[in-house]
Amino acid sequence: MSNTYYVTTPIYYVNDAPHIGHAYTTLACDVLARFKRMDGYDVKFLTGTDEHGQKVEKSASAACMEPQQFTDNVSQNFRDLAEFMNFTHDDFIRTTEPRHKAACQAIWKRLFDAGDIYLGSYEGWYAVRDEAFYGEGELTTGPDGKRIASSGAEVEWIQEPSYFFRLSAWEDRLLQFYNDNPNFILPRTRRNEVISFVKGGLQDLSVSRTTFKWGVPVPSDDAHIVYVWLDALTNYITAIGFPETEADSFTQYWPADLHMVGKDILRFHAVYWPAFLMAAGLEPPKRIFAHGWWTNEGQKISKSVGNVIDPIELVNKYGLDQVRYFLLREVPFGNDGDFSQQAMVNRMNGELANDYGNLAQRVLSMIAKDCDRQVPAPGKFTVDDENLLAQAMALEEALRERMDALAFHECLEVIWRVIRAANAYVDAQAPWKLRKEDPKRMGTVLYVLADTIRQLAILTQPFMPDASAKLLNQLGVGDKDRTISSLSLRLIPHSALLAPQGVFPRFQE
Ligand code: ME8
Repeated sequence: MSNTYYVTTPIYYVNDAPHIGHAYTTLACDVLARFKRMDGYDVKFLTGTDEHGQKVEKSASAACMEPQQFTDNVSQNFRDLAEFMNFTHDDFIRTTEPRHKAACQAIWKRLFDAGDIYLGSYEGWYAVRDEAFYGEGELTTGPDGKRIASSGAEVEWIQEPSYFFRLSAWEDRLLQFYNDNPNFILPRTRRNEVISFVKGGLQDLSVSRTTFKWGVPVPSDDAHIVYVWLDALTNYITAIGFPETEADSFTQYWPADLHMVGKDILRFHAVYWPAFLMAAGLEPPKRIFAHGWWTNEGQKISKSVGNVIDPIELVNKYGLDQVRYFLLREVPFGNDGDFSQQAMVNRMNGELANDYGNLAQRVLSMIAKDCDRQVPAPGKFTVDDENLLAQAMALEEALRERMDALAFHECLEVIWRVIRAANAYVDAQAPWKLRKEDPKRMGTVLYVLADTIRQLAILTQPFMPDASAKLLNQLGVGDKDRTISSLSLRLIPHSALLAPQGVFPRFQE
């Protein structure tokens, strides 16, 4: 059986600059992809940009640019951000690429040939911001009389010829699918929301537009362009070679293991996408996880409020690994979370500098000073030594389970329990006192600590790749010994270490 893991981020709209929310989703996928790779999986990690549709066309025109030139520029900003954040995606897809146009037209043909698409005309509400159709029951009236969708987006009335997807025919099969696959939609509360939505009745979905041009033409009727959500969702199969469904890249990676999304776009992924796929004779993905929403110092993040958090500024201020750590530690993954400078500084100084940084720094400095900068040779382990080593060894299973549940905050919590136990062990064993009294015992204590730090540094790599690599370099751990299967190897006594160097600076206000 092949050991593959296919994880995707949403493809981001290129109507605007990337912000912290986009960085957050891709970061979560990056951590997961890094963990799975280090655990021996053949990982495919996909991200990219969603470049068609009315919203992008309007933004291009507001910037007085041709849509293609506009999307080239903004898409590049997303690519640059991914590099800046040290993301390890294997592919970056753009929906304006020829491979995607071909895939998009191919899925359309499959749906059409299966009898799931028919021509009609649409009359109803549409929110350009969400690129979504809304029913009357989902709207409220704003103070200025404007009609507002449940998402907060303004809607407009549209009336145009349109092809429809027979979504209403998929209601029972979708409910059956959710029932047969209880972990398809996570977290559980979101699953319940989706099920009630589907049980409330599904209407056929308009899947083409005629009043603008920026998109993939409908095969055999180019007066229509494919609805941007059908176009966008298809990216997940384009990237693995669709329509070549017999090719290895497709058979190995489909169905995807995980589509990671924000809660705002769950309906598209958990209702429309599996229906499109089943109608096209393809399997739905294995899991959709909808994470929560970030606010900034208690306020909704929005351009009009002027409180958009630029991930680049944040990283320049606090450091990349610090930001990566904070985003996944601060909020239980799945819940909404609030960004505050104070919380960032507290975690950076408390958990990174004081707990983890200090543990590594004091142990490695003692080894440098008192053991000739060589891994000390341990004597017989005491119960306390065995206890600490056993706690570190137990992390492998604890993390595997929590990564599979996408409980990133819990992964970090369990790692920190061991960091704190190691600090308590340093205080209790007081190796600095043993130097004269019992140097052999000092060597054992420092060995136990150094090996614990090695294991911790291996396991923090997905979250904080740079800092963890620096620690592993200082410990003389070779590149091939940094995987989950190398956790059980021990440091080799008398091997030389590098000069100790702090890796988690304190933030000075
Ligand atoms: O919806 N907090 O693209 P998009 C957390 N193109 N996450 C946030 C966030 C916030 N405040 N703001 C944005 C689209 N996100 C479509 C997707 S997929 C086939 C097509 C993240 O640029 C979150 O992941 O509006 C959300 O789902 C995504 O950005 C929306 O990105």
